[in-house]
Amino acid sequence: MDIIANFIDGQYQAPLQGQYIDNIEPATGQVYGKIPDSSNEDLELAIASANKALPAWRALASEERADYLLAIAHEIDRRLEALALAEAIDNGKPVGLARTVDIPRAASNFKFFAHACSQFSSQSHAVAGSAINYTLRQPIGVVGCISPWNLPLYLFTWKIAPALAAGNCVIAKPSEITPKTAALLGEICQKVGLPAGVLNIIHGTGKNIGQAICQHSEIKAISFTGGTITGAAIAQLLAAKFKKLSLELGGKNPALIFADCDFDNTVEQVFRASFANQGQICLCASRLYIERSIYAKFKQALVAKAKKLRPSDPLLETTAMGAIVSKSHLEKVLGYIESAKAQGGTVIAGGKQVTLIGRCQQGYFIEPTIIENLNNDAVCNQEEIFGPVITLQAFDNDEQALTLANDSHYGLAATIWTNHLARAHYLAENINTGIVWVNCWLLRDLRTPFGGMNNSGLGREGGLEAMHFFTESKNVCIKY
Ligand code: TXE
Repeated sequence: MDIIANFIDGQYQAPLQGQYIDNIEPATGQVYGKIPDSSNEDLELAIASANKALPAWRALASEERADYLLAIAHEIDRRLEALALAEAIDNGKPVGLARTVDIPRAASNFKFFAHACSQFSSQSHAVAGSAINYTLRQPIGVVGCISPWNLPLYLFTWKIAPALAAGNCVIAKPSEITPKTAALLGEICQKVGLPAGVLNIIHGTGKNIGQAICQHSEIKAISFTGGTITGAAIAQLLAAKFKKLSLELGGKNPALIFADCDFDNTVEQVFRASFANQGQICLCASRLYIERSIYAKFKQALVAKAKKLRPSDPLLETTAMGAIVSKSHLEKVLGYIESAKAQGGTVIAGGKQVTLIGRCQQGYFIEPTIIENLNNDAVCNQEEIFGPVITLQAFDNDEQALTLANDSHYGLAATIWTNHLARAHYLAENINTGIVWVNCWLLRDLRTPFGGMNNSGLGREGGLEAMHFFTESKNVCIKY
């Protein structure tokens, strides 16, 4: 049984009230570990430690902070295999995906913000001959980072790295569904000698310790990634507390596929955008709009690929599609497929749970699923399913494609597949999403603003956006 502990004050510590939650392996449906169901007492220990560490950490020269972040990055690289295996077991994603995407990106997060902090500067504004203004960007203090289960270490470190780089101390809570690699980050912090209390990793449920972190008066900012409903609850809770809040929430991302696209490459890329990580990425394409003249041919190509992609044991090197993260999420996704049928949709590929043989017999697996003949206002076109389920619709012209794409309460990421330059720029300008990819998907430059609008969240992460979120700006004006 894999028993996880909190990482507080530079040490692993059991939850003070001795309460634990089962940790279930998605591929087998079996309990394989226990994680702390932490309480306020655990949180108070972490906050006391963070407050004690803060003066020295914020006073550290930026290149010294950068050295710690680079050391963590190199240690993550060194532990690639162990972290990738842990991630695949905990989340159910293919071990090859964890090894090539999740874990390398966690290292990149620390590398990127190590460089960001050593280059971080601010502005001055001179009033000719009489005064000079300069802007200080100072660390906020102790901040909270709360992350989800779909890209566990990738998103956990995406928040922690800039928070530390900006000179804050962190109370970080991973999802209780995928705690393992976050727990292992504590060992890495010990190995590199990160001062005790700078990063505290505390485990437990959202409604208990997650909410306690958000509410605590000594935690001055919250960076959250998760569901829209949860984000709304947190925003409501914090409204009167005037805490800085960053919310990266769900998506219902349109893909606009035009007849002049590079057909074979677009099929490959759109299929990957639809089903990578079992469709459990907030950036995944889930609403495919296809120009009518190529609809039948494109649909046929996607269906053929979907029929070949079989879910299998995430720990096999050959696996390209793993398990759904939990039993409740499996049931949620299957429920959406049933609602599609009830609303007149036609399942043209997949649509069922898959039962594997051997060790994964009790695991949570769903076929890659493609549905057509649904109106744009159907539940499966309006709500985030967050699983291996996409819908297809045809369009006849650019304006119709844009209208369909913008008919959504979400606004995170869109992809546009065309070689028509003017069309690409016009649609990118007018589509209501925070991120637009043209002839590509998930091509990421960490300097760029990351996030969405409407139900997809509030604020942006990445590059200077993240450094500004995790600092307070102060203008100083000196008259002479
Ligand atoms: O998210 P939750 P879940 C979407 C996706 C998914 C849905 C729910 O549609 O089906 O969200 O997923 C903590 N105060 N996304 O259950 O519940 C919780 O412990 C403070 C999109 O994972 O939002 C976990 O650490 N914290 C998303 C984290 O919040 C709370 C990725 C996320 O949990 C809390 C994942 C509370 N009241 C899911 N309630 C994306 N944008 O990538 C929960 N938590």
